[in-house]
Amino acid sequence: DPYADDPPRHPALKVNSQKPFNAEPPSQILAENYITPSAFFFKRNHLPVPKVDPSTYQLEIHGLPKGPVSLSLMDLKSRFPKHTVTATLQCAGNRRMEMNQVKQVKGLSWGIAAIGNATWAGARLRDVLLEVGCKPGSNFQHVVFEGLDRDVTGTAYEASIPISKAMSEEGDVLLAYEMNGEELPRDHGFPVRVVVPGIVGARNVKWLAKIVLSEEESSSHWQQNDYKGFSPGTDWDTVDYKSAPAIQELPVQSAITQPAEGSVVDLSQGVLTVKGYAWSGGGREVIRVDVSLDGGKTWQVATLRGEEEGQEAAPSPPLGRAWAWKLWELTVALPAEAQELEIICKAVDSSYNVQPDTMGPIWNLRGILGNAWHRVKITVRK
Ligand code: MTE
Ligand code: MO
Repeated sequence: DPYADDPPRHPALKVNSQKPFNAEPPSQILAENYITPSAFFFKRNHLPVPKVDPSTYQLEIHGLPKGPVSLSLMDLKSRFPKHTVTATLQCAGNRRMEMNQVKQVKGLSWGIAAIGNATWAGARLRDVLLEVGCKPGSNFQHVVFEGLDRDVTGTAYEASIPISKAMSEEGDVLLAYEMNGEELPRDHGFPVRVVVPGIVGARNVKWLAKIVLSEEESSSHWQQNDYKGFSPGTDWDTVDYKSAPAIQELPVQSAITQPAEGSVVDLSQGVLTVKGYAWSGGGREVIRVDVSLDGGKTWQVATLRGEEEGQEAAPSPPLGRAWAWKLWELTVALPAEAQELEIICKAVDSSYNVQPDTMGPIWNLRGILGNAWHRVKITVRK
């Protein structure tokens, strides 16, 4: 069993697939912690978790004018400043379950919790590439990351990002060796993973083995034949993976984590608190979350909560570098009589991008990029 060496996991996780291990936390916990505890952070593995000896670990960098370079974990920790970034990581398949309800899609049935917000620390990829002789403005267009996890044929997980993101002073791309102040847990890429803030989870390669500077994008399955968006009219007979670009920045997203679907509340409690998360890709800051209790007829603006515990207004990150989510909350008076309520949330980002109202028009065969208004039905009773 290639999975026999996988690490232990928290029993509260909702398991989507055991081998490879894919799981998300109960969604209510997301809005209870600005920083998602590592044990509850969603785990998305395509392959068995590799067991890496940190004392012999070497990161290879290929495609440099002067030939390949190899760095140990100690090199990464001692030769480069430690940089800390709080960034949200979201799987492209987050909320696939809702898209699947429109029409069947192929993929793991994620709820709304294939997303988490963590504090990552490590060497900046930019610092490492500059030191090993990668010059800004050289021919390379892409930085390819290869993992240590391999399938039965020996193919490793691999993905790439544009060189502009990798080398940008404002890109904050990390070769991370810490998550939430501790060494990376095995499920999250021990001893080193790439953290590409604002970019789809799939490019944040775990158990990083090799970096290749390249004129081409990664040729891997995950870059070329997966993690691309298509029209609702495209099916498995007509799909041409070459016709769409690989996903990098994700669209604006939000979801309700409280109350839970189907909950029953007592009219006598008078008020109801609605909570959730909101985030956008590419460093675009969420500037507003609207909440409706009547299926979208009327709206109220939620309070956004940033990093500072108990602080009402979130502190604004530098423009274009809003990597972390905003938690939001709204307490509203319950309607005067008992009834069913449809609660909806939708977020707006700093480019005034909004979420579509339903999943139908953004449906795609892989069930990715699902960012429609999130809806939760509850019952108010006498
Ligand atoms: N890196 C490797 N080496 N192998 C993988 O299977 N999965 C990717 C990415 N990096 C993956 C990987 C995907 S699709 C996602 S969404 C994120 O890791 C999930 O990161 P997490 O498990 O730390 O939440
Ligand atoms: Mo993913």
